[in-house]
Amino acid sequence: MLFASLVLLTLLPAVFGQSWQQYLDGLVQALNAGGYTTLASASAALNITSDGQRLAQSLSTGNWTLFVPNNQAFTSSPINLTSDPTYVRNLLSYHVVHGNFTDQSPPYPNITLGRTLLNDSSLVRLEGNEPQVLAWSKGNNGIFVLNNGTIVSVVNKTAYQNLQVLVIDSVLKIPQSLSDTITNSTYDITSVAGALSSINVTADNSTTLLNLLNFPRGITLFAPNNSAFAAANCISGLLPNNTALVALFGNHVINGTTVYSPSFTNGNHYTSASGEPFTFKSNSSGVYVSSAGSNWARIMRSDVLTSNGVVHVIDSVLLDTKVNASAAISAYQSATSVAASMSILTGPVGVAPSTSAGR
Ligand SMILES: *[C@@H]1O[C@H](CO)[C@@H](O)[C@H](O)[C@H]1NC(C)=O
Ligand SMILES: *[C@@H]1O[C@H](CO)[C@@H](O)[C@H](O)[C@H]1NC(C)=O
Ligand SMILES: *[C@@H]1O[C@H](CO)[C@@H](O)[C@H](O)[C@H]1NC(C)=O
Ligand SMILES: *[C@@H]1O[C@H](CO)[C@@H](O)[C@H](O)[C@H]1NC(C)=O
Ligand SMILES: *[C@@H]1O[C@H](CO)[C@@H](O)[C@H](O)[C@H]1NC(C)=O
Ligand SMILES: *[C@@H]1O[C@H](CO)[C@@H](O)[C@H](O)[C@H]1NC(C)=O
Ligand SMILES: *[C@@H]1O[C@H](CO)[C@@H](O)[C@H](O)[C@H]1NC(C)=O
Ligand SMILES: *[C@@H]1O[C@H](CO)[C@@H](O)[C@H](O)[C@H]1NC(C)=O
Ligand SMILES: *[C@@H]1O[C@H](CO)[C@@H](O)[C@H](O)[C@H]1NC(C)=O
Ligand SMILES: *[C@@H]1O[C@H](CO)[C@@H](O)[C@H](O)[C@H]1NC(C)=O
Ligand SMILES: *[C@@H]1O[C@H](CO)[C@@H](O)[C@H](O)[C@H]1NC(C)=O
Ligand SMILES: CC(=O)N[C@H]1CO[C@H](CO)[C@@H](O)[C@@H]1O
Repeated sequence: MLFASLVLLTLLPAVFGQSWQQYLDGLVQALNAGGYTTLASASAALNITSDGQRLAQSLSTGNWTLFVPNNQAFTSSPINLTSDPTYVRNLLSYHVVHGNFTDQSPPYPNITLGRTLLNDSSLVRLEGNEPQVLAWSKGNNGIFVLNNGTIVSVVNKTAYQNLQVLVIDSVLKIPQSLSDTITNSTYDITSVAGALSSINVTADNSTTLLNLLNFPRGITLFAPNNSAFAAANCISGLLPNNTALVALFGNHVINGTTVYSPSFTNGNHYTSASGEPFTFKSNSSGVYVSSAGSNWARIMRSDVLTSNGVVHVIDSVLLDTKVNASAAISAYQSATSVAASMSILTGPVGVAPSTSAGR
């Protein structure tokens, strides 16, 4: 087992009354001592801007998990850590997760999501102004982070005062807009991206369905993969009929709510942007979604993060062109009112604190 022994950089509890500057100095020293000198100098630079100072201040109290890219990670990443203090602060913010997720009982879901400190409105547009999340999982070789279609491995584990420190072998990438994410080839969903960008939703043809998905704060898209898309010959049948296509793809979207995989359970009820109810089931072969009793589509890859929500890749088109406009509007309105009262979680996103999360 790679992490048989938990190595502590310091066993001292947070010293009562220490200033955040002392805290940051200590953190920078500890990172240097561990050999994580590139992140150490980026962290030291937090000292020079007020936003950076606020970040250091936030870290100094509460429970946090810090993902620390090692020096090799920075060598293979084209990031210039001295060019733009705002960018560096945002990048570091995305490496900090609110809460201690290590060795908790009951165990967290296979894919666990936690809120980071990244909330810069130029990079994150989630409902309730929530900060961006990070998604990770546990495999045979330990913990890995699901990031931009690649797997980032946790290669060491340690602690600094109140920080659980997980050392990683790549610098984490901040999620991009939904349209940029699905347009790139990593996720095998370029066909649906192409279709969404060819469907006009305004009379003057100025806005496509793809543009529309970038607008809401909070969006969930079930995106059929390329082979699902090729197999769904119904789409070519619908092609000249914009109304039917908007209805069909609306039944692949939750408007105003970002739903991550831990919430795919029978007990959760979500309404599509076309006003139809989603249902979920899971069995030994995977987790499935359907729209108002349409065919079941298997979720092939969940939790592809975007700046305003999340995309889940599915293996079939959900064959439902029904529309319930009033249900769609009321779902969006209730999403908006829920968002207004959201608070920031210090535990796994989408897991009710009182229920057993192991699965
Ligand atoms: C931050 O600035 C203060 C005051 O200039 C200095 O004492 C401290 O060592 C600096 N901390 C870091 C981590 O650079
Ligand atoms: C893990 O961290 C400890 C302490 O910082 C260090 O002694 C050890 O060499 C590290 N292991 C790896 C695989 O980097
Ligand atoms: C940190 O976690 C511990 C153990 O889970 C808990 O008792 C404590 O209240 C947490 N501290 C804060 C500030 O959340
Ligand atoms: C990084 O940015 C700084 C400031 O813009 C510049 O002086 C420096 O040459 C850059 N470093 C690299 C390796 O590009
Ligand atoms: C856990 O999630 C990973 C990453 O998506 C996946 O490869 C693995 O099959 C999942 N394991 C279980 C038991 O669901
Ligand atoms: C994410 O991955 C894709 C495909 O590998 C790449 O084109 C894109 O630049 C990456 N995004 C970021 C922010 O690096
Ligand atoms: C995180 O929680 C685990 C399990 O309770 C505990 O062993 C560890 O010390 C905690 N880490 C920090 C930094 O508090
Ligand atoms: C919108 O696109 C359709 C299909 O190409 C075309 O028939 C229609 O004239 C366009 N409308 C405007 C206002 O350009
Ligand atoms: C959408 O509008 C563009 C620009 O007017 C037009 O070329 C295209 O044919 C329209 N798409 C559909 C499916 O009507
Ligand atoms: C979401 O709902 C709002 C309000 O009803 C609507 O204006 C918007 O077009 C919807 N977006 C999508 C992607 O369905
Ligand atoms: C387009 O689709 C809608 C909704 O499915 C349907 O009511 C309408 O008759 C279709 N129009 C054409 C011209 O086929
Ligand atoms: C829309 C988008 O983000 N496209 C990117 C896809 O990936 C290529 C290769 O990395 C980039 O050059 C594009 O900008």
